[in-house]
Amino acid sequence: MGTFCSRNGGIVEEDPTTANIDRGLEEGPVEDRIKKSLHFKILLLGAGESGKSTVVKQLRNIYLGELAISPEEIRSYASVLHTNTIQAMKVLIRGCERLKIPLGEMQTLAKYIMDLDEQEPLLEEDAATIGKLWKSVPLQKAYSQKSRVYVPDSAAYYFENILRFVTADFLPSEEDILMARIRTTGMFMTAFDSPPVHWRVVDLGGQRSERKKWIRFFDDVEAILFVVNLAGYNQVLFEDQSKNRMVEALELFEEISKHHCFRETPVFLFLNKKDIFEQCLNEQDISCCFPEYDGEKTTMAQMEFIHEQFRRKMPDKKELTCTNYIAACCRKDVRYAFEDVKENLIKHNQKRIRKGLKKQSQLNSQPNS
Ligand SMILES: Nc1nc2c(ncn2[C@@H]2O[C@H](COP(=O)(O)OP(=O)(O)O)[C@@H](O)[C@H]2O)c(=O)[nH]1
Ligand SMILES: [Mg+2]
Repeated sequence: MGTFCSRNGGIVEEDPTTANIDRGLEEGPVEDRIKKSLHFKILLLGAGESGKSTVVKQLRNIYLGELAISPEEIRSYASVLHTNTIQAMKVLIRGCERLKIPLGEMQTLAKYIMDLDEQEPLLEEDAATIGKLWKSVPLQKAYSQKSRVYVPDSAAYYFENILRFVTADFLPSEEDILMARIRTTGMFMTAFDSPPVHWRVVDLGGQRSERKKWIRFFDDVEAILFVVNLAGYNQVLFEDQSKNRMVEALELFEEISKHHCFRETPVFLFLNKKDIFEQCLNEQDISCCFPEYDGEKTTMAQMEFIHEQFRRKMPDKKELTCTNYIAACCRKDVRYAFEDVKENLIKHNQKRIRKGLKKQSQLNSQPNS
């Protein structure tokens, strides 16, 4: 079946009997009708690496707290970080080849890393080699050309923390877990209660190969939450190194916002990675992606310009419901942004929620209920 939903924070296979709730059974048992009124499904969409799964990690931290992640799951992130680090270093070495940057004295060390098995734990000597390569001139040069070669956003974080990742008693911190990347394939549903509503947030894999599966999840959605990597304005895609990430995000957003399934669906925008965006602006302003931009060089002015580009992609006579500028690695940002989403949806569905609450209290007051 391949679909999953989470109860109490644990991820389990979706129960086909409850899948009916999504189809909207007006005539079903009263419990189903309560669910229909008080269960809200939000679809998280956006290009690969925009930060969707990081938003979900934060939502789980915020609304599920200790239930969100078990000690075994925390420990398992150590090997994810090892794999992320080897993969990021290999990508950067390949970037040097692609950009024809000679590796010089780093050739032997680079070959050593290219031969490492990505699934094997990193040893101290591997970590030291990665540290040396990272500080070397050719690799720094490739890293500075992210607009021409694909480099994962968290690469610098991995390289700078690699010596800590390989210590014997290494236990990933909350920040490590947020920076670790597991590419989402298929769909993950995170469910939590934030009264009066039971929220279900559906995280879908965002890379091109994954998007073909999206259509299956387009029914009975209360809102679209579209996540954008602001820093993508001077980066290229993992799937296609000739395509700018921001251009891809704008095209995808237009497709989604104009999709007939979402004619009535509120659209929320999370403009994410504002921390990386701010760093990137020190090197290059957004005119490299939007040559028509002649506004102020402040971060805010440039973020607002990008916001406007997305707003213009909305269909005629429909507005974005609301936009938040966030860094998903910052819990506070995600909390405020999601509170905005919740408030908006609750406000616009008051009648339906009142109906659900009334039915719920009737059910609770019945004997044997
Ligand atoms: N610095 C920084 N990194 C972020 C932010 N949001 C996500 N990331 C990192 O970007 C990478 C991709 O994020 P992920 O949530 O997997 O993207 P997805 O493909 O849309 O699910 C991960 O390594 C995250 O740690 C952010 O706001 N700031
Ligand atoms: Mg993901």
